[in-house]
Amino acid sequence: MSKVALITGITGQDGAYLAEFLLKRGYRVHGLKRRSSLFNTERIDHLYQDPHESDRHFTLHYGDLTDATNLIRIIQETQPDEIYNLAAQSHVKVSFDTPEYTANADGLGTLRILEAIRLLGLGEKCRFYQAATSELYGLVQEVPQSEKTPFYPRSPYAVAKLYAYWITVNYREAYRLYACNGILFNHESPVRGETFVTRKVTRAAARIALGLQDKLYLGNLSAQRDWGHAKDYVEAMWLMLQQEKPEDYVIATGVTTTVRDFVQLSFAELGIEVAFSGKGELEKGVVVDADERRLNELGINPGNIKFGQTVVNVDPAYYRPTEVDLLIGDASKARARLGWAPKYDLHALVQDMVHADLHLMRKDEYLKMGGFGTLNYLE
Ligand code: NDP
Ligand code: GDR
Repeated sequence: MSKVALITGITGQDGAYLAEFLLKRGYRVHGLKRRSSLFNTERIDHLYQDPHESDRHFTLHYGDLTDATNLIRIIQETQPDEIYNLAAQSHVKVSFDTPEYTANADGLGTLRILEAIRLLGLGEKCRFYQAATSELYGLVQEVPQSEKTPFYPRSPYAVAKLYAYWITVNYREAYRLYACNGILFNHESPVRGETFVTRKVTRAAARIALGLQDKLYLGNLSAQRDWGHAKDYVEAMWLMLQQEKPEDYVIATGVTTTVRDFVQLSFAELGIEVAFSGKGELEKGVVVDADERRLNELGINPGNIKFGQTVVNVDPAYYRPTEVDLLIGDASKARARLGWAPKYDLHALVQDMVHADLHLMRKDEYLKMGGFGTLNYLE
Protein backbone atom coordinates (compact mmCIF):
# COMPACT_ATOMS: atom_id res chain seq x y z
CA MET A 1 0.00 0.00 0.00
CA SER A 2 1.30 3.46 -0.91
CA LYS A 3 1.85 5.87 1.95
CA VAL A 4 -0.26 9.04 1.91
CA ALA A 5 1.28 12.48 2.47
CA LEU A 6 -0.45 15.83 2.86
CA ILE A 7 1.66 18.89 2.06
CA THR A 8 0.51 22.37 3.03
CA GLY A 9 2.30 25.05 0.99
CA ILE A 10 2.60 22.67 -1.97
CA THR A 11 2.61 25.58 -4.45
CA GLY A 12 5.73 27.08 -2.80
CA GLN A 13 9.40 26.32 -3.45
CA ASP A 14 9.77 23.53 -0.88
CA GLY A 15 6.30 22.11 -1.51
CA ALA A 16 7.13 21.57 -5.18
CA TYR A 17 10.47 19.84 -4.47
CA LEU A 18 8.95 17.72 -1.71
CA ALA A 19 5.97 16.63 -3.84
CA GLU A 20 8.36 15.55 -6.58
CA PHE A 21 10.53 13.69 -4.02
CA LEU A 22 7.59 11.82 -2.43
CA LEU A 23 5.95 10.89 -5.75
CA LYS A 24 9.23 9.31 -6.84
CA ARG A 25 9.09 7.19 -3.68
CA GLY A 26 5.60 5.92 -4.50
CA TYR A 27 3.59 8.14 -2.13
CA ARG A 28 0.10 9.39 -2.85
CA VAL A 29 0.48 13.12 -2.44
CA HIS A 30 -2.28 15.53 -1.43
CA GLY A 31 -1.61 19.24 -1.41
CA LEU A 32 -3.32 22.28 0.03
CA LYS A 33 -3.55 25.20 -2.36
CA ARG A 34 -5.08 28.63 -1.86
CA ARG A 35 -7.70 30.07 -4.12
CA SER A 36 -6.22 33.00 -6.03
CA SER A 37 -7.42 35.18 -8.89
CA LEU A 38 -4.47 34.08 -11.05
CA PHE A 39 -2.99 30.59 -11.43
CA ASN A 40 -0.60 29.85 -8.55
CA THR A 41 0.45 26.30 -9.46
CA GLU A 42 3.31 27.05 -11.86
CA ARG A 43 5.87 25.15 -9.76
CA ILE A 44 3.80 21.94 -9.72
CA ASP A 45 1.99 22.02 -13.06
CA HIS A 46 4.25 19.25 -14.36
CA LEU A 47 2.93 16.96 -11.60
CA TYR A 48 -0.76 17.63 -12.30
CA GLN A 49 -2.97 14.61 -12.97
CA ASP A 50 -6.38 14.92 -14.55
CA PRO A 51 -9.16 14.28 -11.96
CA HIS A 52 -10.68 11.77 -14.39
CA GLU A 53 -7.56 9.56 -14.34
CA SER A 54 -7.94 6.39 -12.31
CA ASP A 55 -5.33 5.60 -9.64
CA ARG A 56 -4.37 9.21 -9.14
CA HIS A 57 -1.25 9.89 -7.05
CA PHE A 58 -1.40 13.67 -6.98
CA THR A 59 -4.43 15.62 -5.76
CA LEU A 60 -4.88 19.27 -4.83
CA HIS A 61 -7.44 20.63 -2.35
CA TYR A 62 -8.46 24.23 -1.83
CA GLY A 63 -7.70 25.41 1.66
CA ASP A 64 -6.03 27.87 3.98
CA LEU A 65 -4.14 27.62 7.25
CA THR A 66 -6.45 30.24 8.74
CA ASP A 67 -9.52 28.00 8.19
CA ALA A 68 -9.72 25.29 10.86
CA THR A 69 -12.84 23.48 9.61
CA ASN A 70 -11.39 23.26 6.12
CA LEU A 71 -8.19 21.71 7.52
CA ILE A 72 -10.13 19.21 9.64
CA ARG A 73 -12.19 18.12 6.63
CA ILE A 74 -9.18 17.67 4.35
CA ILE A 75 -7.22 15.72 6.96
CA GLN A 76 -10.26 13.53 7.65
CA GLU A 77 -10.82 12.85 3.95
CA THR A 78 -7.18 12.13 3.09
CA GLN A 79 -6.19 10.21 6.27
CA PRO A 80 -2.49 11.03 5.81
CA ASP A 81 0.39 8.97 7.19
CA GLU A 82 2.56 12.09 7.06
CA ILE A 83 1.72 15.80 7.13
CA TYR A 84 4.34 18.33 6.07
CA ASN A 85 3.33 21.80 7.24
CA LEU A 86 5.21 24.05 4.82
CA ALA A 87 2.54 26.72 4.30
CA ALA A 88 3.39 30.14 5.69
CA GLN A 89 3.59 33.83 5.00
CA SER A 90 7.31 33.22 4.64
CA HIS A 91 8.73 36.66 3.84
CA VAL A 92 10.50 38.24 6.84
CA LYS A 93 10.26 41.85 5.60
CA VAL A 94 6.57 41.47 4.68
CA SER A 95 5.85 40.15 8.19
CA PHE A 96 6.59 43.65 9.55
CA ASP A 97 3.74 44.94 7.33
CA THR A 98 1.35 42.05 8.06
CA PRO A 99 2.21 40.93 11.61
CA GLU A 100 -1.28 39.83 12.62
CA TYR A 101 -1.91 37.78 9.49
CA THR A 102 1.57 36.25 9.78
CA ALA A 103 0.87 35.23 13.40
CA ASN A 104 -2.45 33.74 12.37
CA ALA A 105 -1.17 31.70 9.41
CA ASP A 106 2.32 30.77 10.64
CA GLY A 107 1.62 30.43 14.37
CA LEU A 108 -2.02 29.46 14.85
CA GLY A 109 -2.08 27.63 11.51
CA THR A 110 0.32 25.08 13.00
CA LEU A 111 -1.89 24.67 16.07
CA ARG A 112 -4.94 24.09 13.85
CA ILE A 113 -3.27 21.16 12.11
CA LEU A 114 -2.02 19.62 15.35
CA GLU A 115 -5.51 19.96 16.87
CA ALA A 116 -7.06 18.37 13.78
CA ILE A 117 -4.71 15.37 14.13
CA ARG A 118 -5.66 15.05 17.81
CA LEU A 119 -9.42 15.57 17.39
CA LEU A 120 -9.63 13.10 14.51
CA GLY A 121 -7.83 10.44 16.57
CA LEU A 122 -4.96 10.23 14.06
CA GLY A 123 -2.23 10.57 16.71
CA GLU A 124 -1.05 6.96 16.32
CA LYS A 125 -1.10 6.93 12.51
CA CYS A 126 -0.05 10.37 11.37
CA ARG A 127 3.46 11.86 11.61
CA PHE A 128 3.87 15.65 11.52
CA TYR A 129 6.67 17.83 10.15
CA GLN A 130 6.83 21.53 11.06
CA ALA A 131 8.83 23.95 8.90
CA ALA A 132 10.79 25.72 11.62
CA THR A 133 13.53 28.16 10.72
CA SER A 134 16.97 29.55 11.51
CA GLU A 135 15.20 32.92 11.90
CA LEU A 136 14.35 31.66 15.42
CA TYR A 137 17.98 32.35 16.42
CA GLY A 138 17.68 36.01 15.41
CA LEU A 139 20.01 38.16 17.49
CA VAL A 140 23.30 36.30 17.52
CA GLN A 141 23.89 34.39 20.79
CA GLU A 142 26.50 31.92 19.51
CA VAL A 143 27.82 30.51 16.23
CA PRO A 144 27.47 28.06 14.70
CA GLN A 145 23.83 27.67 15.75
CA SER A 146 22.68 24.18 16.80
CA GLU A 147 19.58 22.57 18.36
CA LYS A 148 20.89 23.79 21.74
CA THR A 149 21.38 27.47 20.84
CA PRO A 150 18.83 29.77 22.56
CA PHE A 151 16.25 31.53 20.39
CA TYR A 152 15.91 35.34 20.10
CA PRO A 153 13.45 36.05 17.24
CA ARG A 154 13.80 39.43 15.48
CA SER A 155 10.65 39.73 13.31
CA PRO A 156 6.90 39.06 13.52
CA TYR A 157 7.61 36.11 11.20
CA ALA A 158 10.16 34.62 13.57
CA VAL A 159 7.96 35.20 16.61
CA ALA A 160 5.05 33.41 14.88
CA LYS A 161 7.39 30.54 13.98
CA LEU A 162 8.57 30.44 17.61
CA TYR A 163 4.99 29.73 18.69
CA ALA A 164 4.72 27.05 15.99
CA TYR A 165 7.99 25.49 17.17
CA TRP A 166 6.91 25.24 20.80
CA ILE A 167 3.35 24.08 20.11
CA THR A 168 4.85 21.26 18.03
CA VAL A 169 7.13 20.30 20.95
CA ASN A 170 4.19 20.58 23.35
CA TYR A 171 1.89 18.32 21.32
CA ARG A 172 4.71 15.77 21.05
CA GLU A 173 5.13 15.74 24.82
CA ALA A 174 1.48 16.13 25.85
CA TYR A 175 -0.20 13.77 23.37
CA ARG A 176 2.76 11.63 22.23
CA LEU A 177 2.37 12.73 18.63
CA TYR A 178 5.21 11.91 16.26
CA ALA A 179 5.94 15.60 15.57
CA CYS A 180 9.27 17.14 14.52
CA ASN A 181 10.64 20.61 13.93
CA GLY A 182 13.09 20.92 11.06
CA ILE A 183 15.13 24.02 11.91
CA LEU A 184 16.13 24.74 8.33
CA PHE A 185 18.62 27.42 7.39
CA ASN A 186 18.05 29.40 4.16
CA HIS A 187 17.65 27.19 1.13
CA GLU A 188 17.26 28.37 -2.40
CA SER A 189 16.78 27.04 -5.94
CA PRO A 190 15.79 28.10 -9.45
CA VAL A 191 12.16 28.19 -8.23
CA ARG A 192 12.88 30.34 -5.16
CA GLY A 193 10.36 33.21 -4.82
CA GLU A 194 11.61 36.24 -6.79
CA THR A 195 11.55 38.61 -3.80
CA PHE A 196 14.03 36.63 -1.68
CA VAL A 197 17.51 38.02 -2.05
CA THR A 198 19.27 35.15 -3.88
CA ARG A 199 16.67 34.85 -6.61
CA LYS A 200 16.36 38.63 -6.87
CA VAL A 201 20.11 38.71 -7.54
CA THR A 202 20.39 35.78 -10.00
CA ARG A 203 17.36 36.99 -11.93
CA ALA A 204 18.72 40.53 -12.18
CA ALA A 205 22.24 39.35 -13.08
CA ALA A 206 20.80 37.39 -16.01
CA ARG A 207 18.67 40.34 -17.14
CA ILE A 208 21.56 42.80 -16.88
CA ALA A 209 23.82 40.45 -18.88
CA LEU A 210 21.17 40.20 -21.60
CA GLY A 211 20.72 43.98 -21.73
CA LEU A 212 17.16 43.80 -20.37
CA GLN A 213 17.80 45.79 -17.18
CA ASP A 214 20.42 48.31 -16.00
CA LYS A 215 20.73 47.77 -12.29
CA LEU A 216 19.42 46.19 -9.14
CA TYR A 217 18.44 47.77 -5.79
CA LEU A 218 19.22 45.83 -2.62
CA GLY A 219 19.10 46.42 1.15
CA ASN A 220 21.63 45.18 3.71
CA LEU A 221 24.61 43.83 1.76
CA SER A 222 26.50 42.74 4.87
CA ALA A 223 23.93 40.22 6.15
CA GLN A 224 25.42 36.72 6.28
CA ARG A 225 23.41 33.62 5.48
CA ASP A 226 24.05 29.88 5.39
CA TRP A 227 22.60 29.10 1.95
CA GLY A 228 21.82 25.54 0.82
CA HIS A 229 19.80 23.99 -2.01
CA ALA A 230 16.09 23.22 -1.50
CA LYS A 231 16.49 19.87 -3.25
CA ASP A 232 18.84 18.67 -0.48
CA TYR A 233 16.68 20.10 2.28
CA VAL A 234 13.38 18.39 1.40
CA GLU A 235 15.15 15.04 1.71
CA ALA A 236 16.02 15.97 5.31
CA MET A 237 12.32 16.73 6.01
CA TRP A 238 11.37 13.23 4.89
CA LEU A 239 14.22 11.58 6.82
CA MET A 240 13.01 13.25 10.03
CA LEU A 241 9.68 11.45 9.71
CA GLN A 242 11.26 8.01 9.09
CA GLN A 243 13.05 7.66 12.45
CA GLU A 244 12.12 5.62 15.50
CA LYS A 245 11.65 8.70 17.71
CA PRO A 246 10.44 12.20 16.80
CA GLU A 247 13.09 14.87 17.36
CA ASP A 248 14.07 18.35 16.16
CA TYR A 249 16.99 18.83 13.79
CA VAL A 250 19.08 21.68 12.39
CA ILE A 251 19.62 21.47 8.62
CA ALA A 252 22.40 23.67 7.22
CA THR A 253 25.60 23.61 5.17
CA GLY A 254 27.88 25.12 7.83
CA VAL A 255 29.17 27.79 5.42
CA THR A 256 28.10 31.43 5.61
CA THR A 257 28.30 34.14 2.92
CA THR A 258 27.42 37.83 2.76
CA VAL A 259 24.78 39.12 0.36
CA ARG A 260 27.60 41.16 -1.24
CA ASP A 261 29.62 38.00 -1.96
CA PHE A 262 26.55 36.27 -3.35
CA VAL A 263 26.13 39.14 -5.82
CA GLN A 264 29.77 38.89 -6.92
CA LEU A 265 29.59 35.10 -7.32
CA SER A 266 26.41 35.37 -9.42
CA PHE A 267 27.85 37.94 -11.84
CA ALA A 268 31.16 36.03 -11.96
CA GLU A 269 29.27 32.93 -13.12
CA LEU A 270 28.31 34.97 -16.20
CA GLY A 271 31.87 36.22 -16.73
CA ILE A 272 31.24 39.67 -15.23
CA GLU A 273 33.39 41.03 -12.41
CA VAL A 274 31.66 43.39 -9.99
CA ALA A 275 33.51 45.41 -7.33
CA PHE A 276 31.88 47.18 -4.39
CA SER A 277 32.89 50.56 -3.02
CA GLY A 278 31.38 53.11 -0.63
CA LYS A 279 29.61 52.55 2.67
CA GLY A 280 26.06 52.09 3.92
CA GLU A 281 23.40 53.66 1.71
CA LEU A 282 26.11 54.97 -0.64
CA GLU A 283 27.66 51.57 -1.35
CA LYS A 284 27.45 50.46 -4.95
CA GLY A 285 28.50 47.55 -7.17
CA VAL A 286 30.24 48.44 -10.43
CA VAL A 287 31.35 46.34 -13.42
CA VAL A 288 35.18 46.33 -13.45
CA ASP A 289 35.96 43.52 -15.87
CA ALA A 290 34.32 41.06 -18.24
CA ASP A 291 35.54 37.77 -19.66
CA GLU A 292 34.66 38.00 -23.36
CA ARG A 293 35.32 34.31 -23.99
CA ARG A 294 32.92 33.35 -21.21
CA LEU A 295 30.26 35.79 -22.45
CA ASN A 296 30.49 34.37 -25.96
CA GLU A 297 30.35 30.83 -24.62
CA LEU A 298 27.07 31.71 -22.88
CA GLY A 299 25.66 33.46 -25.93
CA ILE A 300 25.72 36.87 -24.21
CA ASN A 301 26.47 39.88 -26.41
CA PRO A 302 29.62 41.50 -24.88
CA GLY A 303 28.22 44.84 -26.03
CA ASN A 304 25.61 44.58 -23.27
CA ILE A 305 28.29 44.89 -20.56
CA LYS A 306 29.58 48.40 -19.95
CA PHE A 307 32.70 48.96 -17.87
CA GLY A 308 32.02 51.30 -14.98
CA GLN A 309 28.28 50.54 -15.15
CA THR A 310 26.66 50.58 -11.70
CA VAL A 311 24.75 47.34 -11.41
CA VAL A 312 23.90 47.47 -7.67
CA ASN A 313 22.65 50.39 -5.59
CA VAL A 314 21.47 50.29 -2.00
CA ASP A 315 17.87 51.26 -1.26
CA PRO A 316 17.19 51.56 2.50
CA ALA A 317 13.54 50.67 1.78
CA TYR A 318 14.76 47.04 1.83
CA TYR A 319 16.29 47.35 5.32
CA ARG A 320 14.40 45.59 8.09
CA PRO A 321 13.48 47.35 11.38
CA THR A 322 15.40 44.60 13.18
CA GLU A 323 17.86 42.48 11.22
CA VAL A 324 19.36 39.01 11.65
CA ASP A 325 23.05 39.65 10.98
CA LEU A 326 24.70 36.26 10.95
CA LEU A 327 23.46 32.72 10.44
CA ILE A 328 25.67 29.67 10.24
CA GLY A 329 24.29 26.27 11.13
CA ASP A 330 25.74 23.22 12.83
CA ALA A 331 23.94 20.20 11.33
CA SER A 332 26.09 17.55 13.01
CA LYS A 333 23.06 15.93 14.68
CA ALA A 334 21.33 15.46 11.31
CA ARG A 335 24.55 14.19 9.75
CA ALA A 336 25.04 11.62 12.52
CA ARG A 337 21.45 10.48 13.14
CA LEU A 338 19.77 10.94 9.76
CA GLY A 339 22.84 10.26 7.63
CA TRP A 340 21.99 13.53 5.86
CA ALA A 341 24.57 15.65 4.02
CA PRO A 342 24.05 18.36 1.40
CA LYS A 343 25.06 17.50 -2.15
CA TYR A 344 25.15 21.13 -3.34
CA ASP A 345 27.74 23.61 -2.10
CA LEU A 346 27.36 27.36 -2.58
CA HIS A 347 29.11 27.34 -5.93
CA ALA A 348 26.83 24.59 -7.31
CA LEU A 349 23.79 26.47 -5.97
CA VAL A 350 24.83 29.73 -7.66
CA GLN A 351 25.51 27.88 -10.91
CA ASP A 352 22.11 26.17 -10.85
CA MET A 353 20.23 29.41 -10.17
CA VAL A 354 22.15 31.70 -12.53
CA HIS A 355 21.90 29.35 -15.52
CA ALA A 356 18.22 28.67 -14.91
CA ASP A 357 17.54 32.43 -14.85
CA LEU A 358 19.67 33.04 -17.93
CA HIS A 359 17.59 30.41 -19.74
CA LEU A 360 14.33 31.90 -18.46
CA MET A 361 15.26 35.48 -19.42
CA ARG A 362 16.19 34.49 -22.96
CA LYS A 363 12.47 34.49 -23.70
CA ASP A 364 12.33 38.21 -22.87
CA GLU A 365 15.46 38.79 -24.94
CA TYR A 366 13.85 37.12 -27.98
CA LEU A 367 10.63 39.08 -27.49
CA LYS A 368 12.62 42.31 -27.32
CA MET A 369 14.66 41.40 -30.43
CA GLY A 370 11.45 40.47 -32.24
CA GLY A 371 9.93 43.83 -31.34
CA PHE A 372 7.05 42.39 -29.31
CA GLY A 373 5.64 44.74 -26.67
CA THR A 374 3.20 43.93 -23.88
CA LEU A 375 -0.46 44.36 -24.70
CA ASN A 376 -2.50 46.35 -22.21
CA TYR A 377 -6.03 44.93 -22.23
CA LEU A 378 -7.19 47.48 -19.64
CA GLU A 379 -6.72 50.61 -21.74
P1 NDP B 1 7.22 29.86 -0.13
O1 NDP B 1 6.93 31.25 0.26
O2 NDP B 1 7.86 29.57 -1.43
O3 NDP B 1 5.87 28.99 -0.07
C1 NDP B 1 4.92 29.20 0.95
C2 NDP B 1 3.70 28.36 0.64
O4 NDP B 1 2.71 28.60 1.66
C3 NDP B 1 3.02 28.69 -0.69
O5 NDP B 1 2.50 27.50 -1.21
C4 NDP B 1 1.90 29.61 -0.26
O6 NDP B 1 0.81 29.65 -1.17
C5 NDP B 1 1.49 28.93 1.03
N1 NDP B 1 0.69 29.75 1.94
C6 NDP B 1 0.97 31.01 2.37
N2 NDP B 1 0.03 31.41 3.25
C7 NDP B 1 -0.87 30.40 3.33
C8 NDP B 1 -2.08 30.22 4.05
N3 NDP B 1 -2.57 31.16 4.86
N4 NDP B 1 -2.75 29.06 3.91
C9 NDP B 1 -2.28 28.11 3.07
N5 NDP B 1 -1.16 28.22 2.36
C10 NDP B 1 -0.46 29.35 2.50
O7 NDP B 1 8.11 29.23 1.06
P2 NDP B 1 9.25 28.10 1.00
O8 NDP B 1 8.80 27.00 0.16
O9 NDP B 1 10.55 28.75 0.78
O10 NDP B 1 9.27 27.63 2.53
C11 NDP B 1 8.43 26.57 3.00
C12 NDP B 1 8.27 26.69 4.51
O11 NDP B 1 9.54 26.59 5.15
C13 NDP B 1 7.67 28.00 4.99
O12 NDP B 1 6.90 27.70 6.13
C14 NDP B 1 8.88 28.83 5.40
O13 NDP B 1 8.51 29.77 6.39
C15 NDP B 1 9.79 27.75 5.95
N6 NDP B 1 11.21 27.98 5.83
C16 NDP B 1 11.77 28.30 4.61
C17 NDP B 1 13.13 28.41 4.49
C18 NDP B 1 13.76 28.76 3.18
O14 NDP B 1 14.94 29.18 3.20
N7 NDP B 1 13.09 28.59 2.06
C19 NDP B 1 14.03 28.20 5.66
C20 NDP B 1 13.33 27.83 6.86
C21 NDP B 1 11.98 27.73 6.93
P3 NDP B 1 0.84 30.62 -2.48
O15 NDP B 1 1.70 29.91 -3.49
O16 NDP B 1 -0.60 30.67 -2.85
O17 NDP B 1 1.42 31.92 -2.04
P1 GDR C 1 15.52 35.70 5.00
O1 GDR C 1 15.69 35.71 3.41
O2 GDR C 1 15.02 36.98 5.53
O3 GDR C 1 16.82 35.19 5.55
O4 GDR C 1 14.36 34.61 5.19
P2 GDR C 1 15.83 36.91 2.36
O5 GDR C 1 16.37 36.31 1.14
O6 GDR C 1 14.56 37.69 2.27
O7 GDR C 1 16.92 37.86 3.06
C1 GDR C 1 18.24 37.41 3.34
C2 GDR C 1 19.09 38.59 3.77
O8 GDR C 1 19.31 39.44 2.64
C3 GDR C 1 19.12 40.78 3.03
N1 GDR C 1 18.75 41.59 1.86
C4 GDR C 1 17.62 41.49 1.15
N2 GDR C 1 16.58 40.64 1.27
C5 GDR C 1 15.56 40.76 0.37
N3 GDR C 1 14.52 39.90 0.45
N4 GDR C 1 15.56 41.71 -0.61
C6 GDR C 1 16.60 42.59 -0.75
O9 GDR C 1 16.59 43.43 -1.64
C7 GDR C 1 17.69 42.45 0.15
N5 GDR C 1 18.86 43.11 0.30
C8 GDR C 1 19.49 42.58 1.32
C9 GDR C 1 18.04 40.72 4.09
O10 GDR C 1 18.03 41.90 4.88
C10 GDR C 1 18.47 39.47 4.85
O11 GDR C 1 19.43 39.78 5.80
C11 GDR C 1 14.33 33.42 4.42
C12 GDR C 1 12.86 33.02 4.24
O12 GDR C 1 12.81 31.94 3.34
C13 GDR C 1 12.25 32.60 5.55
O13 GDR C 1 10.95 32.07 5.33
C14 GDR C 1 13.14 31.54 6.21
O14 GDR C 1 12.60 31.17 7.46
C15 GDR C 1 14.55 32.04 6.36
O15 GDR C 1 15.05 32.40 5.07
C16 GDR C 1 15.48 30.98 6.94
